[in-house]
Amino acid sequence: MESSVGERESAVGHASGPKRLRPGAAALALLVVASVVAACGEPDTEILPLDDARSAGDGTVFDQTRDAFTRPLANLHGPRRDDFFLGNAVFNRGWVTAPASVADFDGLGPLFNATNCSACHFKDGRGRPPEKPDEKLLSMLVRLSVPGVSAQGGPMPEPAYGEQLQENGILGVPAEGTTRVTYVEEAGAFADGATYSLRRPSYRIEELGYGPLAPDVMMSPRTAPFMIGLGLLEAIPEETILALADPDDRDGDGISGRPNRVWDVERQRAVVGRFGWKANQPSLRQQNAGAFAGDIGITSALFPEEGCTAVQEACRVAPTGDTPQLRDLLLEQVTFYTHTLAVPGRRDVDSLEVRRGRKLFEAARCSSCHVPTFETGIVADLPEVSSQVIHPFTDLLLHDMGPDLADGRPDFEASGVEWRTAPLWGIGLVRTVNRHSYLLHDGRARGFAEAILWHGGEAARSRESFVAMPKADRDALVAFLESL
Ligand code: HEC
Ligand code: HEC
Ligand SMILES: [Ca+2]
Ligand SMILES: [Ca+2]
Ligand SMILES: [Ca+2]
Repeated sequence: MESSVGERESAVGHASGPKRLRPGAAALALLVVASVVAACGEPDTEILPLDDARSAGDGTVFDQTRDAFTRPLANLHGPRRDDFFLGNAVFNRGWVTAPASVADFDGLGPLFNATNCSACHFKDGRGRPPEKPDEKLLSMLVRLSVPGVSAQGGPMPEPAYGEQLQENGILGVPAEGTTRVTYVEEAGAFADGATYSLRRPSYRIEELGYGPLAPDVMMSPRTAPFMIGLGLLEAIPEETILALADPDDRDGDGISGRPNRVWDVERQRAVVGRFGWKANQPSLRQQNAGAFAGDIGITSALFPEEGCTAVQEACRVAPTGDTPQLRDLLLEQVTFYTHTLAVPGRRDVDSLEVRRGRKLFEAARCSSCHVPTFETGIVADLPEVSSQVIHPFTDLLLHDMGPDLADGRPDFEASGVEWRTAPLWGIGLVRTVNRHSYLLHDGRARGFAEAILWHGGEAARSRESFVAMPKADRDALVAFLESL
């Protein structure tokens, strides 16, 4: 049959139509390689190349503990492992107000969301929304803008508050505000009569520090994504991503992914975006420098300016420490770290239920967007992520996900209804690592079923397939997601 896992699996979601699933039917047995049947004695189960537990190729780590997301790539050796741990220390390090005795780590704020990266990406995992009405946003943030396009083609900052709401300030600098989330429960039912409830969020910003927000302000609340496998995602060749795009839906399958194009500060031109919930950052280096500037208030060679707006007087005169505050070496170390965090291997790939769920995932066309398999290209200086067969379950493209998930806030070429397909590798371990099950960009979904039920737009047919499934099939699909 097929020689390359990558070719076969990439083709599955795009070229072939939905597969009819009749587990146990003789038809499926035809697909099974005879020797495999003999070996495992399961004649009714098709063995797909994707029953591959090695999500990150040679870099896969087999760890299902609370530290599952914190490991270096398994193929990272010798002094390069030491470099990983240097970057890890910068990622965990708390920044303090300038001037401080440790000048390497001062310059916090004046406005900031958190004092260290790992506050939001706890154990290199995921953030979550507040669990009580009076709890502050601890591991998520709100992006802001007003209609219009910046000189670089990006969002137009809100005049008084900029592009992000910083909910903390150093001594003497008022915080920008506090985000409050409330939810309304909405009931629904599966085709078999079983009921569910989805909670629809609404956001309000209170205790505004610098006057009212512009009346036409647009807000995009986002949780911190997990940090696993990001170097491998950056190593997917641009041509491969572009080849998956189908902006005008020429093949008529209702799915029309397209790349975001975002400003690359160092290259001074627009390039394909890959990181962030709207693929709004072009590279890990820029994403990381952007996080230092926006989330912690730490300037760097890429972003040398403190993020104070014209009306934020106390912010503009506050002590800042060295300029830039982040030495190039530290940015390099943390960027090496984000390039070399591993992905945990899959669990239970041989379970019959998981395999059935895997086929339902194909049948419901989840894999049209959550593309299972890629082969990475060659990256200079990063042999560990080069030429690897990986299973990230994303196409890194933007999709219209319908009005219910829309934030209404464009981000470079991403419209207010578009989001980047979320990578699903490792997602079954979020509960173990972060002790919660909140999913989607703003954490509104409480588990896998709700996440699927919120899918709309280009994914409406996938959602309908899920709603139509009997309970046993829904459970199998979720069991498959748990195994990732
Ligand atoms: C206040 C919480 C918060 C802090 C602190 C924070 N992040 Fe993030 N991080 C986020 C959010 C939210 C996103 C998604 C951003 C978006 O969609 O625009 C993100 C995205 C990322 C991504 C891209 C992940 C992906 O899957 O696309 C990387 C890499 C990253 N952050 C690194 C860092 C680093 C390095 C630091 C420390 C300098 C840091 N972050 C600090 C909240 C945070
Ligand atoms: C049209 C493309 C598309 C299809 C088809 C699709 N998804 Fe998604 N999926 C997305 C996007 C985009 C997101 C991120 C949406 C957001 O956060 O608002 C997402 C998010 C998710 C999440 C949450 C991930 C996270 O990190 O929070 C899960 C789980 C998921 N999808 C599973 C599925 C399953 C199962 C199916 C099939 C029943 C499916 N998806 C079909 C595009 C798609
Ligand atoms: Ca600063
Ligand atoms: Ca701000
Ligand atoms: Ca299409």
